[in-house]
Amino acid sequence: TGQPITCKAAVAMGAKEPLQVVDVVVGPPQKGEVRIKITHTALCHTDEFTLSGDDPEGLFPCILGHEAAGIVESVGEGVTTCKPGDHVIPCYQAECFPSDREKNTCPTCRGYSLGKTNLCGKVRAFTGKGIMRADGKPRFTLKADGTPIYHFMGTSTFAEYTVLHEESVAVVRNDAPLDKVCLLGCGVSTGLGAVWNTAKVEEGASVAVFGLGTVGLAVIDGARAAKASRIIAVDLDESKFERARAFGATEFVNPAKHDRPIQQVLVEMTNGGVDYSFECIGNVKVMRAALECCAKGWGVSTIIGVAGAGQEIATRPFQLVTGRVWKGTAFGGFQSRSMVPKLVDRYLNGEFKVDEYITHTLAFDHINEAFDLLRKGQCLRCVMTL
Ligand code: NAD
Ligand code: DAO
Ligand code: ZN
Repeated sequence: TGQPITCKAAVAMGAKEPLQVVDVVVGPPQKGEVRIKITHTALCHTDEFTLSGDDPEGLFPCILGHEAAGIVESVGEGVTTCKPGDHVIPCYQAECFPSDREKNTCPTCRGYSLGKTNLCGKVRAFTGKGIMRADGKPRFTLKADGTPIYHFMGTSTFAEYTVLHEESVAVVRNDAPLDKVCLLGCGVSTGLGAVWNTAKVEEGASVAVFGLGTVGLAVIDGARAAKASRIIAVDLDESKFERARAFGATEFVNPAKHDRPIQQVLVEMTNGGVDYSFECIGNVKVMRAALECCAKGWGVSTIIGVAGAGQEIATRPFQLVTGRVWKGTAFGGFQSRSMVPKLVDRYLNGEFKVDEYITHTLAFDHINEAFDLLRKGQCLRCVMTL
C-alpha cells in the first residue's frame, strides 16, 4: 500500500487562533478511503463558525475546509467508485452506495428512503468526531512532533493532500475547471437545490430571498432557471442589490428603510404573500419574517441559513394552521456523490452561474487573509490555489 505524504496544510491549532500553514504528514488511504490532491479550495461560514469556537462539535487541532476540488492520488483497499487521476469534489454530506440501500447496510438509508432525504448517515459517526472509520484515527499528524490532527466535516480541504471516505467523493468529468467547480461543493449547490429539490419552485411563482451572499444569489439563479415570475431580493446592505439584479432578482427591499415589519411589507407588495421564501442568513428573527411573508394557504418557507448554537425560532402556530409550511435544507437536498457530477454537466451547459461568485483569488498560504475577507462580508467566494 501507499506511503505517507509530507505536505503543507493550514492547521487550526485552537479556537480563534489564526491558521498555521505548516508541514503535516498525511497517511496512506486505508480500507474504503481515498487520498486526494486538493487543487483549489474556497471557504465558507461553517469554517469560520468552527474556528470561532462556537461549534459544539468543533475539535482542535484540526484541518478545516469543505468547499473544494482535486484529483485522486491513491485509493485504499476495496475502493471501486474512483481511481487515481479522477477529478473529484469532496462532499461533506456523504452518500452511501446503492448496495447499502438494497442490503440495509447504511444506518440511516433504507430502500424506501430513496428520494426522501439526502442526509445519509453512513460515515456521520466518524466525520462528526474528526476520525476515519477504518481504525478510528485521523490520517493527519503534525510533521514537527507527531501530534494527531482531526478531520473536519469528512473533507478537510485546507491541505495539499487529504483523505476521505469513499462515500464522500464525487467523481466529475475531467474537463471541468477545478478552480470553478470547487464551488459546487457547498454554497452554490445549496442555493440551487433549495429551490429545485426542497421548495420545488414552479414556473410563474413569486419568491422572496433573504440575504444576498453566495447562497442567496444561488437561490435567485435557481428561481430564475425555474422561471419564477417575481424574485424579491432582501438585504440590509444595498450594495448587494446590483449583483442580485444580474443574477435575476426583479425587486429589492431593504428592511431598514421601512418602519413596519418586513413580512408586512412583502405581504402588501405581493397582494397576500409570496409563494416561496428562503432564509439565507442564519438569523432566527429573519427566519420568522421569511415564514410570515408567505401566502396563507400554501406559502412555503425554506431555512438555509445556519443559526448560532442554542438559538431558537418562533412564530404563532396559527401561521402553520393556516397553511404556511416551514422547511429546511442541507446541501440543497442533493444526494451528493450522484448529483454533483450532474451539476457539473449542467454548469458546463450554461444552465446556471458559478464563475460569477468568485470575487477573490489567493494563494493558499494567504488563507488567513481569506478569512478576514469573509469576516468583513466584502467577498462572496475566495478561491485559493494549492
Ligand atoms: P453571507 O454572509 O455571504 O450572506 C449573508 C447576507 O445576509 C449578507 O449579504 C448580509 O448583508 C445579509 N444580511 C445579514 N443580516 C441581515 C438581515 N437581518 N436582513 C437582511 N439581510 C441580512 O452568507 P452565505 O455564504 O451566503 O451563507 C448564508 C447562510 O447559509 C450561512 O448561515 C451559511 O452558514 C448557510 N449555509 C447553509 C448551508 C446548508 O446546507 N443549509 C450550506 C451553505 C451555507
Ligand atoms: O447531522 O446528519 C446530519 C447532517 C449534518 C450536515 C448538515 C449540514 C448543514 C449545514 C452545513 C452548512 C454549510 C457547510
Ligand atoms: Zn446512506
